Amino acid sequence: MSQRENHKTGGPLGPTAAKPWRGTIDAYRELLAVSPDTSIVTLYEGNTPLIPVPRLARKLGVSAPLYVKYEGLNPTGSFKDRGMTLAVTKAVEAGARAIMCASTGNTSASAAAFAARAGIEAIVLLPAGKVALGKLSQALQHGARVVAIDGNFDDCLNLVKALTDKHPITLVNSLNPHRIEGQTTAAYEVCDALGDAPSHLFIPVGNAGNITAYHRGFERYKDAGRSTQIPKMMGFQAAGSAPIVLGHIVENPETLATAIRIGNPASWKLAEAARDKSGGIIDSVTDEEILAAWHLLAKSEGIFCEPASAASVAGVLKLAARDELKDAESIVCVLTGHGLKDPDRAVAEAGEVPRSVADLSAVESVLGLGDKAGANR
Ligand code: AN7
Repeated sequence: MSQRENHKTGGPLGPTAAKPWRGTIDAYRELLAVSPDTSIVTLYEGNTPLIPVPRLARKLGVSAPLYVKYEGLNPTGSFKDRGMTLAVTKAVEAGARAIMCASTGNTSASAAAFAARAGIEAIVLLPAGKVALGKLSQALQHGARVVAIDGNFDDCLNLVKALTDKHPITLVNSLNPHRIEGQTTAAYEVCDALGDAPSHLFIPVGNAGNITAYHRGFERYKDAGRSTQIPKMMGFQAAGSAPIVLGHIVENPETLATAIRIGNPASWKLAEAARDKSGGIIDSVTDEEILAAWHLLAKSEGIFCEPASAASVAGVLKLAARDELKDAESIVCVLTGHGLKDPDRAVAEAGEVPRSVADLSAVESVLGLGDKAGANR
């Protein structure tokens, strides 16, 4: 069966020998307004797993089937690759020689990788000292020109807007409409994996492009007859960076979830529309709630995401505790980025690193195994 026929029957999808996976544009070309002549810039992104997490569901007190969409398994370790493949494909098609973005880290990593793949230049503006190490290492390793800005993400984005207005450089933040279009593919994959859309989608909100993209994707899939419902869009901002929840710009956003440390989201109004049309909410979770969810995922399910991603699970935790998810039929949490993006945080949260020892009895002593020489275990 071809992939296309498979979509129509709503059956589970996956790469087959007849139709191997060649990235998100190839998989969903008919929904993305890409001409047959377009030369696609792809790192074979997408096709990420939708993983059932029953032990986590029990711990959260959720009775509906609970899944995580593990976007950390994209080529650069975050969902940004879905938008970047389309944005860079279109930029190259239009003759661009350079792209530029502001970023809390993941967009810059993705832009750097796709620019390298396309053989063009990437320039990234990052808030100085506020980008997780893994993300910075990616931008540098892929050869992007990195400029640290004394300011936050919002300041970086304002500079990028001014610079790309003035110079022949293509902006690849989500103000570029191809970014959000490309990110709709995650919603298609969720529907293909489940056979329909879930009743609830929990998602972290930073610059608010991804919640917008998922909603648009779910709407388009339903309109195409490939799914029957639109999930309630359940967005979660970090409490210290929650402009949409508060209803005003946050001048000095703070959160340890640096990916969503954003005080003036570009897609603010679009995200509110997605929330309202779907009957969902945009709420906040504290850094403590984010860390609790992050540990639960890692320790009860073996899934390592970056802290910002755990805001989605923290949202489930918060609502389940208030008994507000009784009507849920199926819940998907989007895990937007990989845990290895921010290794420093995991090491810091683990507390003291064990002291180094050399001999057997010392290791036993560190592990509290006692002195049971010769005992059968
Ligand atoms: C892991 O990289 O804004 O609400 O500059 O990296 O679509 O912005 C990252 C955002 C959630 C929020 N999770 O998504 C950037 C950037 C992770 C992220 C978000 C981001 P949007």
